[in-house]
Amino acid sequence: MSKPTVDYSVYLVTDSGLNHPSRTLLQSVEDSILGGVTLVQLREKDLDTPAFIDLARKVHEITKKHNVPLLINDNIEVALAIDTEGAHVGQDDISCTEARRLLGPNKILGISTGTPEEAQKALADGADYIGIGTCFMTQTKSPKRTLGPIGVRAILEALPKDHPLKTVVIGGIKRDNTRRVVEHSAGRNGRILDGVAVVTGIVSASDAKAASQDLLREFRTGYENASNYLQGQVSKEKKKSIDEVLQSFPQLLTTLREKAPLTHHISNYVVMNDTANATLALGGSPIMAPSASEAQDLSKVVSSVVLNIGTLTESFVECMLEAGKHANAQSKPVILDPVGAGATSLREATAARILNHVHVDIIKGNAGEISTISKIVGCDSESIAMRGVDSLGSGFTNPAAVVQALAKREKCVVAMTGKIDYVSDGVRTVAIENGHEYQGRITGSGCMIASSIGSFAAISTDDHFAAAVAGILALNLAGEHAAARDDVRGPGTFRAAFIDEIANLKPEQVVKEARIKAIQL
Ligand code: 3NM
Ligand code: MG
Repeated sequence: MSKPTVDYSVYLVTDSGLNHPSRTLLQSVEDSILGGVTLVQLREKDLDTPAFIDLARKVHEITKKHNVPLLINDNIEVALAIDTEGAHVGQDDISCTEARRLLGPNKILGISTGTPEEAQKALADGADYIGIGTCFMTQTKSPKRTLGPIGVRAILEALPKDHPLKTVVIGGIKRDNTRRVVEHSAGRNGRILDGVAVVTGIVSASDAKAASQDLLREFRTGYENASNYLQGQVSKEKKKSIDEVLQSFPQLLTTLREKAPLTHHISNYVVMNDTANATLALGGSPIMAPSASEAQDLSKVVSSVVLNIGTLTESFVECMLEAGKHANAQSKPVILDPVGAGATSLREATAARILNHVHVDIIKGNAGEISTISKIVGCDSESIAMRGVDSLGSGFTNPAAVVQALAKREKCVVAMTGKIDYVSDGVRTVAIENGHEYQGRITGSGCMIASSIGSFAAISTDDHFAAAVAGILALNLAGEHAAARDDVRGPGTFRAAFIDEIANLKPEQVVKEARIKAIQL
């Protein structure tokens, strides 16, 4: 018998201990296959071999009926006794080469890996697939550390693109994070995960069939999005040109003022009042709520979420993760302002944690923050190579290229503020030259821009690039108008005038005064 071809899309890994009390493990297996599970692993850590064989035989009858391969965890003896389609081993189990020797060439063999080195070794040792984990914290195991999609990506990038070795991710994979993990872990080498391996997300679900259907749909969507991004097919033709983006500003601002969209801000102690007032002045509605316990309820009523890491207590961080997660589940845009990322290792780690758990639609930061984010996500070489002193004062010799590379890499919009602001979605890149130096002399003007982008993102849901451009233009023009006022004599009076001028913005006037130019790279 030759080796079966395997669809790894949704890979059920069983656990009797976590199985939902309303049904037997056998029912969970059958229901999940009916929902779309394409591969099953029987993982029973507490059964002796005879009992394991007994259970495996029953499970195998079900999987055979539905033509889905069954793999046995760790115990090759069981796999051989039942003649299942293959086995899965962990790093601490029997070695991959030994397992292959026992199983022969025609069985499916997988191994758990947590580092690029382990993945490369698995490839050399003749594995058919690797389980990459642990991705997120999970109650099923107690991992020493989690990889997050960024760690998963590092492993995918360590593998040759065209080698037949397949990859699945494992650890805390659920309906709500599947798409994100698949999209975000896609490697620059063109490697995309071949599937998601799931324990609790299926066996503990009240409806295993529905849970499997959801996982399959989310996996396929994520896979398709990832391949589109990798092929650079983010359809240019569908996107508005820079001029169209500028011309759309009046309508965006008018709609924003009409609708007054509610934005959940997890902001910081220093600027919270100013970001709330700037949002109100613009026409939006701010809710400044730093408690994780209400994030889920809020996610149902808000239109966007701004995560500002300026105040870094554990409870703020928890709230940001919770709010981000629920916003993702409900497709509400998330804006990340990684305040001070790079200044301390806690800030850097927190930014990485958010990027690993939340799909961020727009990242807004200054040059230092964007440089740190680039480093976190592995855009390192690009940014470091470009760092240098330049006349723009951004710290980069080619800031537009840095912003564009990060946007491409993270599949999001990146806005870098400074004397000149740069915005890119990886395809379109612009420089905005508006603004006044007074904006740099009060605290929170950058945070206010993130809030303004948050309000516009709630309106411009299909084009976050346009939202970022609009958010920056609005506040920069208000800054120019405020600084020009006779009654503004310094930062203090500027601060008050700035809020006034945000409220006074005339949509058409902003278009006339905008100094924005497209950058071809
Ligand atoms: N292996 P859940 S994590 C079985 O990291 C297993 O290799 C892991 O369970 C690894 O889907 C894990 O409930 C448990 O989070 C996954
Ligand atoms: Mg494992």
